Amino acid sequence: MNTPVNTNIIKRYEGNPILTRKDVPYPVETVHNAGVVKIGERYLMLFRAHRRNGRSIIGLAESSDGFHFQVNPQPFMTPSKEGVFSAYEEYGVEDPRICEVEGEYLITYSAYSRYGVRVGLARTEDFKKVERVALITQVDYRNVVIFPKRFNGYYLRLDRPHSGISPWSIWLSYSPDLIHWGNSQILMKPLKYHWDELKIGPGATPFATSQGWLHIYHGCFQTMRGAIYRLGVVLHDLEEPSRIRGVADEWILQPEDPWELTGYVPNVVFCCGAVPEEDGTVKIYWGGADQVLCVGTAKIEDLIDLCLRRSRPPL
Ligand code: BMA
Repeated sequence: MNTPVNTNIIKRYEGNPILTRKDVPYPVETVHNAGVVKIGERYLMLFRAHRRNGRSIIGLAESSDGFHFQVNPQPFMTPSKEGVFSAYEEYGVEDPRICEVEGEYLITYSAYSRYGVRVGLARTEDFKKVERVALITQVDYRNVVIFPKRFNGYYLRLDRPHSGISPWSIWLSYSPDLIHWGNSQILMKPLKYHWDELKIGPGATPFATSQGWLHIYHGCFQTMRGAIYRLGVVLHDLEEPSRIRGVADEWILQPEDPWELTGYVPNVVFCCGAVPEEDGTVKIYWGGADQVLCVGTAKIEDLIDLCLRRSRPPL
């Protein structure tokens, strides 16, 4: 007999929101979209925060249990004043994702300027010093997540070019050196009259499971009251991530708590980080209404099940 699919996938942490601007020891108006990584028993978080001029910076917070975070006294990344980066980060740095690969931590972030939005890559070994590496896309790109492993010598990333003639979709690109990216191909498109029909974009850094790489992404639906941002999940083949094993037809999280329904931008849950645990669960972090930071826990098996047993076509 077939076991029923669990559709109540994400259990919200009862202490949400876990971080707000009140927890930050320097002036910010919001704390949201955060990349998180676990190093030994420490959780390191990079979050986006708006300053009162409406532009964003990236802060650092640390935790020993993944729920209670302490924010560092100083911001981690502010718009660069040096070299090529200064021209392209003038309007702010946003939505960091962290990827651990071969002993270092890669940080991808959106760099905003008068020329548009593109994606920057930085690296750190210790979350004390951070080094800008390169701007790794043209303009009109956001949401780059790098796989934490090389495939036949190549780095792989999911990215999201903007297009006027097709709904914004998730693509895959390859690089031999993290700087030059190409051989791009489309993997997933929004589905017509579906919760993600307006646009989709990469969310958390993918993590490996016995069944493949799980990737939590965001999808957007336009309503008469503006857009609603929700989260979905997709399973990629372990050896060949360009092969999608299944995209869950249903969302796994939508704005429901008061701090997700109203805030800086209403009706938003937006994910940039997830931490798989040894007990078979994963902690999923999301920004609520672009104002506060929340966390929930899901069973990895339930996410896989949803991708494989209640799927929709990726394209
Ligand atoms: C996207 C990005 C995210 C934000 C979301 C909802 O376009 O700007 O940083 O969380 O919109 O406002």
